[in-house]
Amino acid sequence: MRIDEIKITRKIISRFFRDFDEFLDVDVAIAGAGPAGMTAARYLAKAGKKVVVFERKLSPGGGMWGGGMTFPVVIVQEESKKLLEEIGVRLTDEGEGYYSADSLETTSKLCSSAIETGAKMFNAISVEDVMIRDERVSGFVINWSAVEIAGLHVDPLTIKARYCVDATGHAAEICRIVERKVGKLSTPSGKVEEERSMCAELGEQTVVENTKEVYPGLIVAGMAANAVFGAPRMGPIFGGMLLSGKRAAELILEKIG
Ligand code: 48F
Repeated sequence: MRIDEIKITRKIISRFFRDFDEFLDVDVAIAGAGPAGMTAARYLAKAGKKVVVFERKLSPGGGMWGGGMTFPVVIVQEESKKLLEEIGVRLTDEGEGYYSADSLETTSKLCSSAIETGAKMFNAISVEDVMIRDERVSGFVINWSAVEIAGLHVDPLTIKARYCVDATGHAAEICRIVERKVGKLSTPSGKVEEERSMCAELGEQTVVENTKEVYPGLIVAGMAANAVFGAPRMGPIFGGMLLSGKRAAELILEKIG
């Protein structure tokens, strides 16, 4: 076979636009491919929903690659270990209900299992705003991260979704946009309450409880949920992130069937 550079270019372009076109109007759009976003994507795709994830960085995975302080190890607790076993992550029993896993294996398996299950992940794309219809978040406004980083003045494009998920981690970017430009969040003050200092036990518990519809059409999951509802961070124990992603998927499935 003779290799032709122009054919390679044409095939990349046509494959990308076929994929992009297919995911412009979806059941669920997720901002952020950290452990919470990727877990939500996998469970939603498993239930047959059309799911798209937009990740600002080149690599999905968020804060999971670095384990604790770059030691590439993550810890999960008894309650969440099943979620990693389901995708073939090898766990080591460290005693007293704690399990360790290689953070690189865990992150890459969360990513590949979400994609294999049918979720579509677009990297290097940032969500910069939401679309509002009938006082409901109805989609994301997206742009190339390279445009954002370069500070170029380029108008974005828009995708439509029955439900959107803010899984942007500590920054809770989508909820902040809604607070600033759209209206009150379902928090006590109507605003982002801001994350509290480390308390792993409380943080792990509240992150699942705080996984909620924070504005009509918008679910908040993962660390963003604790930032929005004023709950603590928890550091490199990741069970709560996985359970929060699963909870977000369950909430959406309850609503859209
Ligand atoms: O930060 P991240 O891993 O969020 P998470 O899933 O997990 C939190 C933990 O990693 C850790 C922790 C728990 O132990 O405290 O921090 O809640 O992943 C969030 C992803 O969202 C991307 C960001 O690059 C990261 O990969 N992201 C953030 N803002 C945007 C975005 C945006 N506006 N558009 C697209 N992606």
